[in-house]
Amino acid sequence: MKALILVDLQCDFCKDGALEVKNGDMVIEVANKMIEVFEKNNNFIIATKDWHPKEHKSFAINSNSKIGEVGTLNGLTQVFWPVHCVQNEKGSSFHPQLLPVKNVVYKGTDIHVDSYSAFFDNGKIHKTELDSILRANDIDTLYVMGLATDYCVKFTVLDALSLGYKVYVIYDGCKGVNISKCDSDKAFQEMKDSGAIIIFSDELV
Ligand code: VGL
Ligand code: ZN
Repeated sequence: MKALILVDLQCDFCKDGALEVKNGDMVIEVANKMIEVFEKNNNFIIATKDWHPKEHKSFAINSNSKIGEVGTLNGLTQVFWPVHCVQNEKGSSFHPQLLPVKNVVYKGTDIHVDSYSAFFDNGKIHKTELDSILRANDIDTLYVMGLATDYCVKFTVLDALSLGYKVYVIYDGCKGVNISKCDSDKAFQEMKDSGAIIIFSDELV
């Protein structure tokens, strides 16, 4: 069985959001098209939410660092971010134009470690419910899209592959942060080299 995984389609990653991804809004239309296709075929749909307590240590202000600076958090290399996707605040809500999605998985709730992947935290210590939800629904094939290509999409896809899923990444459904030029291109290449299949949303309609 297949599932659509919608990664972090939240206000803070879209236009005027706290951690705005350039052209992030453009993927909402793609997500809605995919939701319609997957619903029509009775396929599983799950959305992820970056869901930080306001004290989260990945926020530059909580770690005595500057936005965009690279340091360490809990022994792991960490980019320090602006305050974003705070639990229950407007910035963490789904983009207002996104069609409703019933299944939601939350990540980034432990203040001491960031969590780009929707499966594990960055230290691979704690697992979210995502893998067990997918297995309980007999899902072995994932179609992944969302924000941001070079962080949460990439790490979700790499973990999905290592967990044994067949993974398609919907190219036009992803946009990246691109702190360094070409980060998104590199992320697509890395996902592909690891076994993901890159497709366009048109191929699914
Ligand atoms: C993300 C940076 C920090 C993402 C989340 O969703 O890609 N990026 N938190
Ligand atoms: Zn975050």
